[in-house]
Amino acid sequence: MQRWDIFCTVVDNYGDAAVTWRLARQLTAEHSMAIRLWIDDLRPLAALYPGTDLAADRQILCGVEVRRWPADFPAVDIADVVIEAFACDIPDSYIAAMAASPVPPRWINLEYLSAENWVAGCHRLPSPHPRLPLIKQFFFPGFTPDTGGLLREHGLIERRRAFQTSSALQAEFRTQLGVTHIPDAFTVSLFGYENPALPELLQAWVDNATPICCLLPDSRLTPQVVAFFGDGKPWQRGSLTVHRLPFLDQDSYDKLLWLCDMNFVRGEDSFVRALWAGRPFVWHIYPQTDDAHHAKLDAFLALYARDLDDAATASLTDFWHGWNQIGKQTLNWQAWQAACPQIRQHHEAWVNQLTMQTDLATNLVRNGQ
Ligand code: TRH
Repeated sequence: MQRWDIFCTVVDNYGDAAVTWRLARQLTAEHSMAIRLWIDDLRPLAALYPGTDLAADRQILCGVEVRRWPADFPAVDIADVVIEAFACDIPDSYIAAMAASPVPPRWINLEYLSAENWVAGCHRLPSPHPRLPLIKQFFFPGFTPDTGGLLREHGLIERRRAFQTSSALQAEFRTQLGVTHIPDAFTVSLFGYENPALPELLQAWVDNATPICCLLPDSRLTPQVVAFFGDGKPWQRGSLTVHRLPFLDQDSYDKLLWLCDMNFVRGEDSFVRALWAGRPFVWHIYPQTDDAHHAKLDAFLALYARDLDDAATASLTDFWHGWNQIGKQTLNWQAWQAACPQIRQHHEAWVNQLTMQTDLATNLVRNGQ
C-alpha cells in the first residue's frame, strides 16, 4: 500500500484544513492509499468533522491517520509521496530524511485553485531543491484538462441528483436542520466573509415581491445579520425569513448547497462544492492585500460565462463584482434574480462538462504512474 504524507498549516479560516482533509479522505476511500495528514491546528478540522478529538496527537478518522504537527517534529518514516499543501514549509528534519532515502519520495506542492491562464503552464513544473538531491513538483488544481483538476469524490454528482429529485430526502434534511419549509420561497444559503454589501442585499430580500428563505450557517457574516435584525427572534421581515444554523459538518454542508436555489460561498473549497451543487452561486473570493484576487475572480468569470449571452453575463458579472466590492459597489438583486433561471441552466450544462474531466485526487495518483 502506497504511503502518503500530507502536510497542512492552518493559515486562517477553514480552507487549508478543508481541502487537505477532503483530499486525504478521498485518497483513502477511493485509491486505497495509506494517508497520514499532518495538521498544525486541529480546530478547523473539528468543525468540519466533529468526530475529531482535539486532544489527540494521533487519531484515525475515516481511515486517515490524523497527526498533530508539532513544532518539534518527531523522527518518522518518510512516505512514498509527500504533499505540502499551499506551499507550507515541511520540517527540515523530514526534508533531510527524504534526501537521505535511497529512493526519494515524490514531493508535490499542491497549490491554490485559480482559473488564470498561467496556471496550465506552471502545472507539473519541477523545482529542484537548491542544495539537496530532491525535486519538488508544482501541482495546480484547475478547470481545464491541462491542470490538476478539481476535488470531486466518486459518485458525488449522482448523490446530489438523487437528493435534488427526492422531496423525502430534502424534508428529512430540513427536519435535521430544524428548518420549516416555506412553499414557493426562493431558498438561498449564505456563507462568506464580512461584507459591506450585506445590508443592501438583506433589504432587497425584505422588499422582494416573493418570499425568500435564507439559510445561514455560522460564519463571519452572522454578526452582520444579527445587527440587521437585532437579537430578537424570529428573523422575519417583509418577504425575508432567515434561519440561523450552526456551522455544519462538511457532508451536511454539501446537502445545504444541494437544497438551495442559489448559494453564496467563499474561499476555495465551498466555491468548488457550489459548482458541484449544480445551482447558481455567488463567490466571495478570499481577499488579498494587493487586490490580486480581482484578476482571479475575473479569470473564473471569463471561463464560466463564455457561452452565456451578453445580458446574463452582465447581470452575473455586476452582481459578483458588487458582492466583492469591485468597481461600482451596489448590488442589483432584481437583475440577478431575473437572470437566475438562465444562469441555472447554464450552470448545470457547464458543470456537466466539468465532470467529464478527471478529478484532482485521481490526477495526483496517476501523475506518479
Ligand atoms: O474558510 P475559507 O474562507 O478558507 C479560505 C480559503 O481556502 C482561502 O483560499 C485560503 O487562502 C484561506 O482559507 C486560508 O473558505 P473555504 O475554502 O470555502 O472553506 C470552508 C470550508 O468549510 C468548506 O469545506 C465548506 C466548509 N463548511 C462546512 O463544512 N460547514 C459549514 O456550515 C460551512 C458554512 C462551511
